[in-house]
Amino acid sequence: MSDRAYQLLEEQQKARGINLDAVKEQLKTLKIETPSWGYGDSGTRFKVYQKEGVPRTPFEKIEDAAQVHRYTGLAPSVAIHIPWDKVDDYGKLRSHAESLGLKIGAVNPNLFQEDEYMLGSVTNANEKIRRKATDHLLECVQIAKETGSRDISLWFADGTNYPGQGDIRKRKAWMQESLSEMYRALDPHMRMLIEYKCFEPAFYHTDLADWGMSYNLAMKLGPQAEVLVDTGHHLQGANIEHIVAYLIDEKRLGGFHFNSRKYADDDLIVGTTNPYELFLIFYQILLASKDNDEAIRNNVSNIAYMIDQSHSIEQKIPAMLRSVLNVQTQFAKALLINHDEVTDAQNRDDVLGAEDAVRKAFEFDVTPLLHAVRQEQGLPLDPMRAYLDSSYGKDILARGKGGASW
Ligand code: PSV
Ligand code: MN
Ligand code: MN
Repeated sequence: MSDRAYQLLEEQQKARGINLDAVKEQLKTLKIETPSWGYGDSGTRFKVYQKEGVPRTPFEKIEDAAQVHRYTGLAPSVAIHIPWDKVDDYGKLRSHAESLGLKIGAVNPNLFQEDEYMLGSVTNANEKIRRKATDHLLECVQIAKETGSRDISLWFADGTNYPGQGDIRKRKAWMQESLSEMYRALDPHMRMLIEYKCFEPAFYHTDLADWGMSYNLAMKLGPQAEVLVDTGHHLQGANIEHIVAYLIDEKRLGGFHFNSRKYADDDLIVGTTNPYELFLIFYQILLASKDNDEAIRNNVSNIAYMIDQSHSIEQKIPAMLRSVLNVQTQFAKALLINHDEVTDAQNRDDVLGAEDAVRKAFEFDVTPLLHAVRQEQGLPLDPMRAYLDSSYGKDILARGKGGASW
């Protein structure tokens, strides 16, 4: 893409009141966390595919994540999942990440893979199992202190498959009891991000099934508890950008798990099936970032953007590169929305004009803009090509098959 293409875009945007210099500065602030589990082997409930070159240890997962940051400048932190990423010395894991220019991001407790949790973890009717689950949460708070992580992301597979299987209200109380104990262990700067999911693995009821349940729990716990929106965790047709706007307005949007879905919690590469949804999410965030209320602006500036994907048929590092680049593209497009134009149309009750003011930003080709930003940051203009041309993908084949899974 030539300088000429950028100049044309700049002129075009100037004419509609958008200053590309300011847009470029905002683009440079975008940070997207990638998940350690996205570099490991994964699959479906039918099969986990074993690929060659997959990291064998948490240390190697971080090395792979460093590649994504190296070529994009977008992904300076990695989320870890415990016990998938259990190590003897978390200080060592942290130093390893730092030596590669990365930070350890959110710590994700895992309360869904042990036999004892079949009927629930923090909501299990058996007190001993609830104690064990709460102890794991406390262990994760401790790990987060060692890794220097601010956030602990909480997702519970807890739920039931049949009416009558569990006492829904007792389970609700047990959940709150356990999370309250965890909350008390947090340092003042730390946050609990509470994820929800409409179904799966439980198919009748899930203890935290939607954003309202997570929000209610967060409100009861205190200001360090916020809601995590995983874009794959809603029923068909849910308006995620509405949920986003609502949570920001309540100052309780803690972060995202980005991924794409078509039918269920598909964990596909973000931006591949519904890029417009991603764009509209950023529209709400950017609109709120201009709010007069400082608390709302503050909530927006602390949103943790994280990917939550598992790559089973695709190559893992390129899949992660594609993901963060897709997020960057939609963020860039949303930065081209002229909010005054939208407001003017709203004030005139001009329904089509307002819709047009939003949609047309999505329709611009932002490639020259992204190239200009990458050039200014000393990054390759085409990060995917640069990675594929490097020897890294071939070198890691020496790891062989049988690496870490999920
Ligand atoms: C559950 O579906 C989820 O979205 C949670 O965030 C987990 O931690 C993650 O996927 C990995 O299984
Ligand atoms: Mn998730
Ligand atoms: Mn999920």
